[in-house]
Amino acid sequence: MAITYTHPLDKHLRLERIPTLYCPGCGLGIGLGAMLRALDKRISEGVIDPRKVFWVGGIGCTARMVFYVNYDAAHVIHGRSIPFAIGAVLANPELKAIVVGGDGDIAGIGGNHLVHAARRNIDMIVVMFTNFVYAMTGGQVAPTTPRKVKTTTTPYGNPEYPMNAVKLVGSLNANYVARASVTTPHYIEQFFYKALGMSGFRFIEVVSTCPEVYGRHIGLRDPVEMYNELKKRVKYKHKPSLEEAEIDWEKGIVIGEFIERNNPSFIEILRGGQA
Ligand SMILES: Cc1ncc(C[n+]2csc(CCOP(=O)(O)OP(=O)(O)O)c2C)c(N)n1
Ligand code: SF4
Repeated sequence: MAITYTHPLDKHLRLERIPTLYCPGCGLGIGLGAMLRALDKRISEGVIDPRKVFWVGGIGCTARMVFYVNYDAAHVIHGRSIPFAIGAVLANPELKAIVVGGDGDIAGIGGNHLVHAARRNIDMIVVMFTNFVYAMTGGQVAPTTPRKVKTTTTPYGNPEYPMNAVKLVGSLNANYVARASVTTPHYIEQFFYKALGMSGFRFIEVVSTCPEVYGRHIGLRDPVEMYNELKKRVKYKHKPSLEEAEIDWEKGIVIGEFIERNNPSFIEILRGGQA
């Protein structure tokens, strides 16, 4: 039966897989919508060939996005989306690889790959949705979980200091490092649009709301309440330094474009000439 398109983004989605498995009030749909609007613009400008777009996701609620997009996509093992994408772009450098994953998938289990792909400036965009826990499996502590928060695996409060992925990736050789929030979808769209027009390693952290799991941990089970609490904490800065990349529930969450470089990408170096 022919599918009738009723929404401008429908053509980017596998409609037969909708509705998604996301909980009501989850922030992930806002993020995906913003990314697809940016992709739509780049395709209509002729900058991106949709046949070359390739999405890769590991495991988790965020990574599940690759099930819903109407593009070539791979759903791979937990934490291994970046190496999978590296293999794909080295085999076919024409591919525009888009990796999506949660903070557990990308910065925890896949943290080693994140570091070295950024160091090597490998051609791909990584969009990491930070919801401060391993959400899909019920809210275990993640590398991004704030100190003292009680999670499934830290019932007495998280004793660890969290990772600041923007500072980490920004200290390496990535061409682009930005942070946005689901409370600022226009910045997700703007930053992803920018990244789609660049080469090398591009990293965007999107701070997201998970009312179902993280919200329960911090007493913000209501999606609107959680969204509004995050919104209060997010501060946009124009081209902030890495030192300013605060991500702290008490002190605030700084969003913006931290790094923008035009260094030769890994593939450009391999193709010769650019040292
Ligand atoms: C190798 C491996 N370890 C653990 C799991 C179990 N697992 C599945 S999803 C998940 C959590 C994913 O959390 P995150 O990447 O932060 O994504 P979110 O669900 O929060 O979007 C875990 C631990 C797995 N599938 N494979
Ligand atoms: S568990 Fe959290 S991140 Fe996963 S779909 Fe539900 S609200 Fe979204």
